[in-house]
Amino acid sequence: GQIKRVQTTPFDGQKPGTSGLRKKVKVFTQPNYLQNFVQSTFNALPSDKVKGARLVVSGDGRYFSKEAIQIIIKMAAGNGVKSVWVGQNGLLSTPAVSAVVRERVGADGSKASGAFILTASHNPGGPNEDFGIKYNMENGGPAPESITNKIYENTTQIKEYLTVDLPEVDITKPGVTTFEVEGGTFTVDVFDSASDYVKLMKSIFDFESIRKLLSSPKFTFCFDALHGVGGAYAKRIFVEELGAKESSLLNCVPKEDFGGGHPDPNLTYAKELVARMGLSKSNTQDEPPEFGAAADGDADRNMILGKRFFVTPSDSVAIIAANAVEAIPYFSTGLKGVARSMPTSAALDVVAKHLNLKFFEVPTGWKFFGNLMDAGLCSVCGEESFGTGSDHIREKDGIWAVLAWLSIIAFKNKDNIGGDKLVTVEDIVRKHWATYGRHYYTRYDYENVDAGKAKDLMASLVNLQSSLPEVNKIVKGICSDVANVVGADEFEYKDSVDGSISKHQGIRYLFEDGSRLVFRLSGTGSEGATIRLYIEQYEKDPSKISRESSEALAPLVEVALKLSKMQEFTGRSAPTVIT
Ligand code: VG1
Ligand code: CO
Repeated sequence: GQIKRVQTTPFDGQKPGTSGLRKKVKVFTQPNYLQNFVQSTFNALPSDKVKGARLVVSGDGRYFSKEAIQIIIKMAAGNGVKSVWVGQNGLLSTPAVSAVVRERVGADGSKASGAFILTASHNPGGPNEDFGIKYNMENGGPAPESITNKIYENTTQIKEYLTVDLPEVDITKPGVTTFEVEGGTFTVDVFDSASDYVKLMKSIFDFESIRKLLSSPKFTFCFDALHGVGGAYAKRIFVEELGAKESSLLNCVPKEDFGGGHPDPNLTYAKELVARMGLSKSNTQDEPPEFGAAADGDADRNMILGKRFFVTPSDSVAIIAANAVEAIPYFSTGLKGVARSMPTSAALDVVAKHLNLKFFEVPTGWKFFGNLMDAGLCSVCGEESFGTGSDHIREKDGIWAVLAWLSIIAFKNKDNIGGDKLVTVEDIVRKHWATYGRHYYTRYDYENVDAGKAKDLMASLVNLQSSLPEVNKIVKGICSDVANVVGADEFEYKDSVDGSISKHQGIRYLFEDGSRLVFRLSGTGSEGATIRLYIEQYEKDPSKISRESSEALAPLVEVALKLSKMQEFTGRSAPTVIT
């Protein structure tokens, strides 16, 4: 085939957010919309990462993925890429893409230099819902801001894109297809979506000890993929490798529209799992499983549940960090350091202090952890938004988190696996609180708020920060028994590895007793603005660590809502989702 130059003109708003470009499918399917973004990405990369290079292209399988993959294959050929790797049926979870980029070696001995991941993560899919695309670099992690800014700049000036008229490639079956492009060869290699990832997991965890746990009659297990791509891995890993029953898998057939659901693993959207685990009011019939977990559309997020018990993601990463060295072979020589995103609770900080570990606080979004990991400074990290992971790849990893928890449960029961009563998820969490104190935590999301109003709310909160005495006067007027506000700022981050600075990463109000209020605007929505309010309170007193979270946090919630004039600005009397 011949390389074709196609004329095009820029679209507004092709700015990658926290994790790539996410828009309604209707926006993405406009002629040249996807092409402009892909060409702008090629133009933003060093030319040796494109010409003669190998790329991975796959995603969570959402609606429009199949068409998008064919478009990107042709454009890759047009831009001089030598070969493209595609997961069977275009399916690869975000963590699996990261693993493939880092680990998979081609017949010629070379690896991939980057990847297009087609996903809008936990956002719904289907003709009227969301599509998304992001680029990951050679280290398997999301492109840094220096690249995403360049991509955006390119989208505002684009005049043409390069492509080749190739026949459609059959991506339903593994195999290599070779094309001739201007005298050279261009290959598309379709491969099994799970094998590289499964191999990596087996090198990290002690599968034998997890298998023993799963075979114990006292231990019951349940995993919900919410019809996301996680289903493609769950069967292979939990059932085939670890011996879990088929019936322990829920919604594990990947679907283009996630079965009409919202593939977000939290207490609101993972309804079926939440009911099975005995956490919804409606369900009382069967005895719930001992352990339950869910993943999001692209399987990088996870939710961990015990029987009638919810583990907050902030606690989850802290508990994994506290137990990793003993329970997970990959970490047996020690942790290099730990990190969390700013709005994530300080539960991890306390563990880091106790264990004398390096600790980092970064802005929201996984790309900030990658530099720390590449520099050998961080082994385990997490976000409050149901993201947990480690330096085995450069993305958060839902199935890894489930395996980490199973490893910890197996370890805690290693001398007791045949006993009457196993140490449960709840036991592990309560013991953790007793040792380290408890961080009560909740997040309120106000979705699809008028963008102007959301900006005004944030501006008013920044304004207030100029006078702490004034803030304290207002706070005491709302509720007299919260602690004093001793600091207020906008979070700013200086990357300790490359020195880059990220500003305006969230508005913080810090209280004398360690409590925090954080306000941020989401960078992953596709419509309007989403305001996120994060509320946290630290409790060291063992007699006060067993309260209902909503009750413990009620005074701070009231302060947050009134201080920000949430209802006045947004017209909303309640959040869209509480996690
Ligand atoms: C949200 C979360 C953030 C996460 C990001 C991508 O971003 O808050 O912690 O890293 O989603 O996760 P924002 O900007 O909307 O708050 V995923 O699973 O959507 O790739
Ligand atoms: Co995701």
